[in-house]
Amino acid sequence: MRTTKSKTILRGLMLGTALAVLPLSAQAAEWRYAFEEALNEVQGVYATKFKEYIEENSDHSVTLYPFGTLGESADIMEQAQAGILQFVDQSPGFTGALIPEAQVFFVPYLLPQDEGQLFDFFRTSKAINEMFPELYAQQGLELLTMFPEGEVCMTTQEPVTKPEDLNEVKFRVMTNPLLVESYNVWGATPTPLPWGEVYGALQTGIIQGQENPGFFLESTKMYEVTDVITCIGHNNFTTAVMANKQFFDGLGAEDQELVQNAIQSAFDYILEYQKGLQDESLAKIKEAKPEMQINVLSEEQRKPFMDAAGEVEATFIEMTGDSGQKILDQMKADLSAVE
Ligand code: 6CS
Repeated sequence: MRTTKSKTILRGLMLGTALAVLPLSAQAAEWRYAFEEALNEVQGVYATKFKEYIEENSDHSVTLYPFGTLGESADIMEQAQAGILQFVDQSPGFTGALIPEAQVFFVPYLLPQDEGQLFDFFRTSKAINEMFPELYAQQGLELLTMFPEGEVCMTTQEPVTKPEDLNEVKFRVMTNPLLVESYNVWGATPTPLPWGEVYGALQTGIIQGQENPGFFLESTKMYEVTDVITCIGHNNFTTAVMANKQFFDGLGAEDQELVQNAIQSAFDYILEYQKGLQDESLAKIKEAKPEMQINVLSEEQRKPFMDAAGEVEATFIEMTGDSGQKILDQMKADLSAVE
């Protein structure tokens, strides 16, 4: 979404880049941080906490760029890689196109549904904290953290109680091949689209379904353009915060520590912030549109969706080879450690 407004902002950013990122720790710098959601959505709440920590604990300032101000997710990633932005939040749903191993977050039923286990996994995972940073570094990115954003549910026009109900449903997915594979295996017609096109595509009938975590279904009013929410427990939405690597490596030790502390402080906050958020969001949807059907499938109903997960995992290994196998094995070991 390259609007004239976002082009103008971008030109301004490029002009200011040289001045803003002088690598002198002692000098007050202005850092730029873009994310894929609005300020009051999970990524925006995280970014606000990060900004607050930096500004309370240093002379630096952080300017936040919510979704749409600088374009789509792919645009902000390009800008971060080019050093126009110092920080970016991009979920693996999009990064999977750049770093294939990041698609591991789309192997259905890999992440636990239990919130305590899930949070412990994100806190302690070696795959996330030790292995993924090397892969992101190869793309010029310093991976600072990953955190969950809530259980992903589908929204469709018709009820879904079994994979056959997805037959012929044009289902929007984020732009990564493994997510396409999941919905293929479940019998839908997956349609990768950037986020900015989803509401309009549902409204005009170009697509008939999409998936996202509860808070996002509510805040972006997905319920206005679909009639049924179906939760099958197949995933929790993961996102990642990164810095431009050259910028981060050029910071003094004190500023690197400041950034790490801000990341940790916002991480602790965002996990706490999300407790109960899924249920509250689904309740708000019901209040806004009482006729909206919200179906949480039983274990038995989920079984055919779960049975197909093995095929998606095999495709992940085909796509990523040894490197993906190592990540998957480590994730499974990290997950057993928190069970
Ligand atoms: O579905 C998407 O594309 C979006 N979903 C979330 C929860 N955050 C950002 C992303 O662009």
